[in-house]
Amino acid sequence: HHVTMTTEEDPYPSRLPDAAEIRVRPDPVVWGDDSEQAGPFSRKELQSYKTNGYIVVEGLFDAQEIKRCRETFTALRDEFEEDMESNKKAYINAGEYACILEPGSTKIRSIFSTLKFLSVANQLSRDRRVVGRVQQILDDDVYIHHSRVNFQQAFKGSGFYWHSDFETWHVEDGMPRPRCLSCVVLMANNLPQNGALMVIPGSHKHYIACKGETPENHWQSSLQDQYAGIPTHEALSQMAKAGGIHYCTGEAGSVIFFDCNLMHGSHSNITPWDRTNFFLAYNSVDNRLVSPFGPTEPRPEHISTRDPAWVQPIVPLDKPEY
Ligand code: 6CS
Ligand code: FE
Repeated sequence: HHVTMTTEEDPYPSRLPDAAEIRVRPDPVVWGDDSEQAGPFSRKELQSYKTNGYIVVEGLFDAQEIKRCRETFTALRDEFEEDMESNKKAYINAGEYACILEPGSTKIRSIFSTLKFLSVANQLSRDRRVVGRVQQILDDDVYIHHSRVNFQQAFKGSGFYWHSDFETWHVEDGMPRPRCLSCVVLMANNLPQNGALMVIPGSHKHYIACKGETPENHWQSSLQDQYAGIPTHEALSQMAKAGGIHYCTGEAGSVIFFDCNLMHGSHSNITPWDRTNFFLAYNSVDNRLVSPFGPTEPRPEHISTRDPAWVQPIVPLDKPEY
């Protein structure tokens, strides 16, 4: 069931040779008949998500659950970092896991695919408290497009420049529509000081087409520092003038739900406090990947899941054992 579209028909063109442009998003944010959508989110919460493009749910997980998960993630990170003192590459394979390092450092920035190998991560990805809310917004069964632990480590975390995830996922991965959202499960307290996610409320209603070609194997560097798929200063200024910039702060155990087309980023962490987050991108099963809409080869499995075994509908888990 491959969808073929010509450039003219694609409502989300990007990486254009000419000047960047701002388009109106033709697709919904809350899918289905949102006024009637029953589920864990109240009508008011759904309305807020629709208007702003994100919502933070405080205390979705308790301290004990989060402690277990965080300790598992940081133990894995510390184990990999020990083996890595001589490694100078941005991207490494550590056993089954793919890791991204901080630029010019042996500190780990992200670990991908943890839910394939770690029980706590796998259970978290299926937990009904998260998945039930995602299903309500997307009005469909969902699977995970990609997942990673993002370590914005004390003193060393370098942050992420402004971007829309959907822009990359459409162009580089072949995600047809923005029927996808990300959940960030806070594994540590996220403060303005230690690099809490910054978002531009309302920016998800616009599609910012970016200028410039995508280099081959862009993924090997873009996850460390992104150079293609970057909006212009003009576009960012216009979005921020209209919507402002909001820090998604919260205590460990809170969860940020944000639309895949929301403009977001984070600055560096020069504080003594780690900002550890588990990032999960959920996609509608009706919105599975086709061929990339840009000219480059599909990215690897750990970033853009195509494996039939992993694009099946997630069955929400009611009794996780963290
Ligand atoms: O590559 C990705 O899928 C995601 N990561 C980055 C740094 N930018 C685009 C997208 O959010
Ligand atoms: Fe992102």
